Amino acid sequence: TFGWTRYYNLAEIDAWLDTMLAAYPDVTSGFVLGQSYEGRDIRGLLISYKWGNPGVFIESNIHAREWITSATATWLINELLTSKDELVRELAESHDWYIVPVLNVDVFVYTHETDRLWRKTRQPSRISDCVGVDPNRNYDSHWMENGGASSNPCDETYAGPQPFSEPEIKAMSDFVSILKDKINVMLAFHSYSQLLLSPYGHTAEEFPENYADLMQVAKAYSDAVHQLPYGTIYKYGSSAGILYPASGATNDWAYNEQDIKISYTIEFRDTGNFGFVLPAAFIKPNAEETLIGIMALLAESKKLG
Ligand code: 0X9
Ligand code: ZN
Ligand code: ZN
Repeated sequence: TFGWTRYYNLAEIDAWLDTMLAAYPDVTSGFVLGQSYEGRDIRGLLISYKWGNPGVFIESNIHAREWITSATATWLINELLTSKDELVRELAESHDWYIVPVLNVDVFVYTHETDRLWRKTRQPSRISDCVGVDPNRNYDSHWMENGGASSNPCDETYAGPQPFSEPEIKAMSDFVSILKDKINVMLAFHSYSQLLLSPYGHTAEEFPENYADLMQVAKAYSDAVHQLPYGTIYKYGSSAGILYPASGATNDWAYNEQDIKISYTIEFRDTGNFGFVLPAAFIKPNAEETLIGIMALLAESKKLG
């Protein structure tokens, strides 16, 4: 049976999504964002106890090698549907959850079968023998504006020949554009570094108009995580401010182009000891931290009104 003591491949995650859809038909619906370059369905799960609740969108495994992200996303789905904890129930039932556990499906398979550490997509280039685009530089928002995104197909941060050149990112864009009025919060799951990153990614000189709010909400997440017995520390700030400049990323696009004003990239465990190859023993601690962090984040953003 499905658990969170090892990492699962795409077929196993898909089968588990089907069992959850079958077990909770009244409050779940499956959706398909679109098809990947290699033709796979990009699947998501909507959890809604009361249609029209504030929407939370979770994008996970845009970077396929960051396996902890889908392990955490599936754990969250499980908690939202099965937890008996009163606070978790309140959280689950007062939001509409759009969760895409594996966005970069082709490369998720590729990292399981061929190259554990592949970062980009697998779509070939027309101008180079180097394969793939950094999907988290491919959104049409300040695309290719700064040094954090590359025009060289051989670079790990290649932004692509044009915005939305990658079918997976185009599919996200089409889906979210239609739903944006129902989505209040965008969370893009990544690893690693233990960071909560707000817009902007394209400049460290300017900040969003609600930056103070974004930091207040980020602090609530970080404080909640720190209170758990693990004592894990999450730093927070703007992407360009505390990490590095990077344009065309999910949370910046959601903020700038879709008007989703609570929008973060979350970099999970660890701080570099294991890095992308985080042992499965850390799935549960990381997932517990994420759940308590999101609970605090949503409670704090509610206070903003
Ligand atoms: O570089 C990235 O895409 C993210 N880090 S990762 O190690 N997971 O690749 C960070 C992106 C943060 N920047 C923006 N959101 N602009
Ligand atoms: Zn610009
Ligand atoms: Zn990443």
